[in-house]
Amino acid sequence: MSSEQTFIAIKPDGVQRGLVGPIVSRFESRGFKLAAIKLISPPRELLEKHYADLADKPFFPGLVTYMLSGPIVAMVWEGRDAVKTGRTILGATNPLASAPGTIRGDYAIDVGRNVCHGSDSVENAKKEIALWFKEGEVINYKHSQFDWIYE
Ligand code: YYY
Ligand code: MG
Repeated sequence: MSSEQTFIAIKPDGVQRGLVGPIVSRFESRGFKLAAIKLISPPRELLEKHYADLADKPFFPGLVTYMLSGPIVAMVWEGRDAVKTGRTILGATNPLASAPGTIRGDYAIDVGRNVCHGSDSVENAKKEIALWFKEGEVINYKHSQFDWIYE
């Protein structure tokens, strides 16, 4: 339940569909602090590392092709329980099983076009942040809203 960082990405469909603003806004308005953000066209090797746990799955080649199909917005969001709450904000992996009010539940239909990524554990968040961001790209600062969000 402590303050932690999570890696959130807006996938190529989210960028192309003009969903960067709405997705960023959901994390901002919930009270999380933006610690890093960039638009990136990652090399195949980065995506294969990012999804290494899924390399044996039948959908893996299609997943990598989809992730290479356009730029991605890579972000780090910080706050209390950010990893688990970030996943809740995203919704279930399969958008048709995602509740309305979640990003996937509001903006997606197909599992292979589910608009966004979020780390699934604190350990994986650390690995993903280190994979996607260089030293100095994740910024440490005091959020001016802090005392209005946390008691
Ligand atoms: O963490 P999350 O993105 O919710 O799901 P994962 O099980 O890690 O799968 C990563 C990614 O793979 C998912 O967001 C869509 C895609 N995928 C798929 O295309 N088909 C599946 N049956 C399962 C996952
Ligand atoms: Mg995952």
